[in-house]
Amino acid sequence: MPIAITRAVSPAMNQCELTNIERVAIDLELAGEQHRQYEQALASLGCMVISLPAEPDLPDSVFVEDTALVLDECVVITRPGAESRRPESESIARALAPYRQVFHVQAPGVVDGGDILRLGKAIYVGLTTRSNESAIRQMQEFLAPLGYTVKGVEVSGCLHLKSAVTQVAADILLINPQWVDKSDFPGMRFIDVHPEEPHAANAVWLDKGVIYPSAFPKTRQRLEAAGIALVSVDASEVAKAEGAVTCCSLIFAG
Ligand code: CIR
Repeated sequence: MPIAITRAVSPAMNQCELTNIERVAIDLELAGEQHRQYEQALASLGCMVISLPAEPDLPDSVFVEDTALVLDECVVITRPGAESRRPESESIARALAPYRQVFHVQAPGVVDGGDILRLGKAIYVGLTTRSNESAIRQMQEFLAPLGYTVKGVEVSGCLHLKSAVTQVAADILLINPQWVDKSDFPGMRFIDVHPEEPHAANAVWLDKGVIYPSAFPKTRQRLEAAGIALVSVDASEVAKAEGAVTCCSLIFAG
């Protein structure tokens, strides 16, 4: 059974980091309710959800994805690109330590989990404002002995690599081709987001289905036409914090 680690919405979420979007008030009560529905969606697709308590002083701490890369063989604890987010990693490292050997990215390396896309043994890291070559080199040192390749990918126009591309089936990527180049992902097929829905490329892929935001009906039609089973969630409040659905969990084989 896959394990999904989540963390409750911080009461400080309105002080979140923002890079590409304007600040709009987040409804904390609604954000909490949507987060519980997201956890239910994970459970409905077979995950055992481990929900960590909220961190009152860490506005972005609901976005647990950014703090770690969990592989079958080990965990890499990231060093998030935004300084305000670095204290988020410690409690995640503690939560993951019982399951895997743990490596830590060190300064001057920075990397957010939202910049890390794993396709089998190939790990792609978005070269964004949050992630750099030093972190990529460190990840290569940790992971090459385990058979992984780690490669930087140019991204423009969005916060993270996984704002631009995520996996929705074994051989299919959902992609915004304006933000990342398809040629970086050889051997994969692609579904493009609808041009009117640039933020629609972020989806959570699990064996039993895909968790997908309700805000993107035109891209949803494209996914359904490809036979992909979707569980819809309203992620309007995390979107105001420049987050999406992958950001709110760390999913790994238990
Ligand atoms: C940040 O700027 O770090 C947060 N406000 C949003 C992080 C979203 N995380 C993700 O896409 N993995």
